Amino acid sequence: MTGNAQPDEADAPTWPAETAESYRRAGYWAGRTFGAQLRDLAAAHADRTAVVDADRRMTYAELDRAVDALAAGLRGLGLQRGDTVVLQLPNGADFVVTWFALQRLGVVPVHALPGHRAAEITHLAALSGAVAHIVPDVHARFDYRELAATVRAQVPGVRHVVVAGEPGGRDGAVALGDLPEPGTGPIEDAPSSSDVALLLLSGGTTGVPKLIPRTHDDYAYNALAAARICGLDADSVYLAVLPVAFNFTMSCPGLLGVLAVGGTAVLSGSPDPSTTFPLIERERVTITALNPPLTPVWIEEARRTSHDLSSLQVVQIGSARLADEIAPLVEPALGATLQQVFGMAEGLLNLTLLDDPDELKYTTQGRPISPADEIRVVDTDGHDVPPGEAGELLTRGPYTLRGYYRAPEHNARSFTADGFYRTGDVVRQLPTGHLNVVGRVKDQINRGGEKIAATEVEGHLLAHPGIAAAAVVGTPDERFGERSVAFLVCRDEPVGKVAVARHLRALGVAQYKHPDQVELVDALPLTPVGKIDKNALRERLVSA
Ligand code: OOB
Repeated sequence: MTGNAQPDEADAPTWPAETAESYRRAGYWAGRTFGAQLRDLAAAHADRTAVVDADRRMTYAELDRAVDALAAGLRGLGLQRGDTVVLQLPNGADFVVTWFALQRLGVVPVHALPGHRAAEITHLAALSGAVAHIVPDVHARFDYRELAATVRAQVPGVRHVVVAGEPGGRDGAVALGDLPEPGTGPIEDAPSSSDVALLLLSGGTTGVPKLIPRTHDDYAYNALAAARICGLDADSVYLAVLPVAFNFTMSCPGLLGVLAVGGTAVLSGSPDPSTTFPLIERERVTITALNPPLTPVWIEEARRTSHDLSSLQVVQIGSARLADEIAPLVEPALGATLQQVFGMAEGLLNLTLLDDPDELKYTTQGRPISPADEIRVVDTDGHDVPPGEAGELLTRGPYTLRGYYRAPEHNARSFTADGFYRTGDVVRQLPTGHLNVVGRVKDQINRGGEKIAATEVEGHLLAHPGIAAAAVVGTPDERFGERSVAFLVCRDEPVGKVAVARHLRALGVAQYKHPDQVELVDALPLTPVGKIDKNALRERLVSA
């Protein structure tokens, strides 16, 4: 989608016209773009604090002005409505200003994560037709300018590297704060609220990551509906702990939810209590969001901290199953209501309610946030199971995608003919509507909330000349809930864990996808129809 056009129906399948109309009529879709929404917020809350990043603070009026200035700079570079860019910034004010500047122009950010490397970014840039890659200079001791140069050399469509910080004198790299020749005058081709506003990354089940188109209308509704359920208002202070590019942190309710009601977003550079607890105390944070591996670390630290955490009202936990034994420990340790969050970049978001009885808060993963969310729980033949029984969760609704971006074949498998998304999650639904996540039918590993598509890693492993066959599975892990194990059949010499890591690093595969464990085998077990028998491999690990 380069040039002025929005992606067409084949690129990004959308809701049928009558369905879209019903969502507008019901008021779910407000018909405002994010760029326009920020303008309204700046008028309503001009002098209130919108964003805090370490010692940098911005009121709504300042944010709005900074967004205009940056939008003009990005226009000067030639960016325009319908262009895509890979946005790869860590938590900080630069992310927020850049994101809204892109929204104001109708330029679509691909939400890359700071942990992604050349293998992921080149794929995302090529798939999305990105014209720019926006990066920090150095973050967590990694030089993103080098990464950007590698990507740009491989994907010629990436014309610009925009660096938040020092551009470092490389060809084609410009500083975010110093863009040449800003575009002036009104933006002639302003975006519409039904346009794709952003492309999120799917956790994935296939060889290459998929992109999820989210429109202004659907994504703004997602954030606002979540904000209402969490009781957010202009006095709320949200602390972004996980990467803000992640859908959970961005809009569940996250950054966008707290801004939508005039509250304050505080962006933490690290999830570690040594950074976050002082921020909670100083900024009087009222709500934050964690994943299961962080939870015991925060609980432990909260029990002995001298920092005042008494402002905290809600702690959301999601992205992987929170252990039933840990759930009851959260409220006494952190002095805040636990909210379980079962969401997906594809859309559907489930939250426990703040006044749910303990039983529901501690053992379920919440219920759909919208009255218009449609839920089906089906067996392997696609028939609805009796109420309360386990089956695969299918869903459609006002903020759930109708198709991945530029992936027609995958879409044919991932959706029913009538537009339900097959989540790959196995759930039970309670009479209250709450869902219990009991398993998964997709070939994915959930490593403490970070999703690994087994086939993607297998593809990278098979690129090693010494590896003849590979299968990646998940196995229970105390810290991460699940860790990844690669079973390898080697040709001559054994290829061990260190060699595997070296190989994946050389390919530019993000660290979290590197197998935690490598098992060398003579052959992979097969099912009667000749597919790799991953259940047999998983059983081998558990019984070992
Ligand atoms: C969130 O989004 P994604 O796209 O990284 O991953 C979605 C998948 C779900 O399909 C499910 O398999 C798993 O992550 N998941 C959970 C869970 N929350 C997500 N599995 C069990 N229990 C939970 N509470 O992970 C995400 C997006 C928005 C909000 C929160 C999480």
